[in-house]
Amino acid sequence: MQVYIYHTPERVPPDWVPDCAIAVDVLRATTTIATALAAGAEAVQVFSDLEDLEQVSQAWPAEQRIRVGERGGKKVEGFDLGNSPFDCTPERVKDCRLFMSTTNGTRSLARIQSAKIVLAAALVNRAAVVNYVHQLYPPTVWIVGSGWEGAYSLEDTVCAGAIAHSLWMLTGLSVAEFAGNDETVAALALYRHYEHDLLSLFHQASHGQRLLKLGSLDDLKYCAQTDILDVLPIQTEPKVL
Ligand code: 3SL
Repeated sequence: MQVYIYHTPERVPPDWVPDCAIAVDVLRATTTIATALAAGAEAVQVFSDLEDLEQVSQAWPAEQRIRVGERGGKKVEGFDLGNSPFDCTPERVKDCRLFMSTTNGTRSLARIQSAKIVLAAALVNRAAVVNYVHQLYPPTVWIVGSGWEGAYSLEDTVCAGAIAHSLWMLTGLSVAEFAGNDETVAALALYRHYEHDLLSLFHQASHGQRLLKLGSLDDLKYCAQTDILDVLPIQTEPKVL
């Protein structure tokens, strides 16, 4: 197995479809997806475009649909929820489909939709994703960070490093055999440096600071927890997890 980490969806090779691709947007889209599914949501359907979301969700029974819209860290006006995992309680989301569009995370899921296996991962469900991928043992795995509007993000790289690290430990391979690109080696090193204080890295990250200014400290604390949800967000049809 070889793992390739890409910092943003824009950096993914255009002419290559991997066996397995994992989207990461630890602050906060993939954390929210994992939380919603763990709370009993029927599925999460992702959209890059808000108008597409409104049109497609219209066909769904009103009492079973929840429209999640975030831009710039804030809830989109007229939507049911913003992108906080705390909104995804069983009382609110059980048996409902979430129709979701966020600034970056849903774009990276859309970008990898043609991989044979598509997963969404965050720190909260890292072990579930890693155990699944290890059992499957695909020859090629991509871990794709969402970044911020095309730019690198520290928090997605550390989360990609956390996933790669626990997968690497299970394989028994050398780093040279395991890492498909230099980004993987760098993400492993970043994770090893911060593994006991992921929250402090979130505080330093520019998107972490953006969320703190919006009053979302509790979201940062929640998203920094590792292996608390045994849930595997896996694509069942294009852009539906
Ligand atoms: O960029 C995204 O997809 C979001 O996760 C950003 S936020 O954390 O909801 O602000």
